[in-house]
Amino acid sequence: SSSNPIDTNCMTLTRFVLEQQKHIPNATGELTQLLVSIQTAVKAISSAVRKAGIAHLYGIAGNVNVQGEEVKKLDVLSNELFVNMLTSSYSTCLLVSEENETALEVRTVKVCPHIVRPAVGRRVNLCCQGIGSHTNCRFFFSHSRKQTPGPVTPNDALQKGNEMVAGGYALYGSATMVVLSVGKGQGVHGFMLDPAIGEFVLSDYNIRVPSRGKIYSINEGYTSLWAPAIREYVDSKKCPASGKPYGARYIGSMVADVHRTLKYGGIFMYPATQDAPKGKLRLLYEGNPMAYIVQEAGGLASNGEISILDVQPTSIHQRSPIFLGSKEDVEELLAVMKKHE
Ligand code: AHM
Repeated sequence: SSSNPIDTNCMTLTRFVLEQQKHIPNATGELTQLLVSIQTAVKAISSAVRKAGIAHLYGIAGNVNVQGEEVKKLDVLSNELFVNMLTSSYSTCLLVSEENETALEVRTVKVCPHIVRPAVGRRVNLCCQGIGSHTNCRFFFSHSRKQTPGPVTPNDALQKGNEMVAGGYALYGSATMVVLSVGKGQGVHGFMLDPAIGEFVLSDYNIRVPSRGKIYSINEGYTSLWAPAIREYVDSKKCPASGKPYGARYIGSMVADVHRTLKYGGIFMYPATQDAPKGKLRLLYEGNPMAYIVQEAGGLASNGEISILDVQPTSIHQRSPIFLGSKEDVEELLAVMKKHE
């Protein structure tokens, strides 16, 4: 009852996924097993993020990741957690992470027809803002099944987003959240970590992206480096011929910007720029999981030409321009881009 502070029948993430998988013929339970490992890693990172200052996790680890960027201590820790949890989950045969130049092959003990292959990427942003600090750590995952028989090879990671069987992200904000979809037609659902019981509890059932929003999200500092089509589109949002201008929001953390776009609608853009002709964001572990979630929630995700999920990857760390969000907003941008071709 509502007077009882303990919910004796709460819908946890694991219970929810088990119930969804019940209806899938030949479900092996491997995905559930994989998600349990992911949840453990997310809980451990959440705990590290919350006491990052005390644990002296801020600062530079002293080495450089494969993208040539400085790796922060929290990145190292999260990467290790994910690698350890996933390699010991018995449901993973290959791992792709931003911190590892090559795909990590995992020795599996059992031979199963469907070996689960997650592509994992996560990054941590730490920035002190005035008094206090703002910690923002994120994790994306996409996962698909091994398609070919025989031993796993790094090429097994190079599958289109459309081959994914699950995708999602974790957000470490005022609360820790996991948003995920476990298959086409299964919807997108949000779960909040309840620290009292250490479980992710269903908080946002069946998230749908509004068909049009009122917000555009792009790093406007790079305006001089954009293609004319992007300039024209953003100008039309700021100074519309009629109606109210759009609002601007840009956090600079993809999970946070996409999460807002998912819930409130609008458009998130990371275009090609003069100095980065493929943009900045990575296709396998930034573009694909977010595109998967946004499209499953009724929105669109494009590289400017085709759906992100239709792009055939050729290398594990490849980058791609990304435009995603409300269907009508993305369509409007694509029409402007087409006109400029
Ligand atoms: P990172 O790998 O250095 O963390 O970069 C990824 C992040 C995304 O989360 C975010 O959307 C983007 O970089 C912001 O980039 P910019 O500062 O160029 O706008």
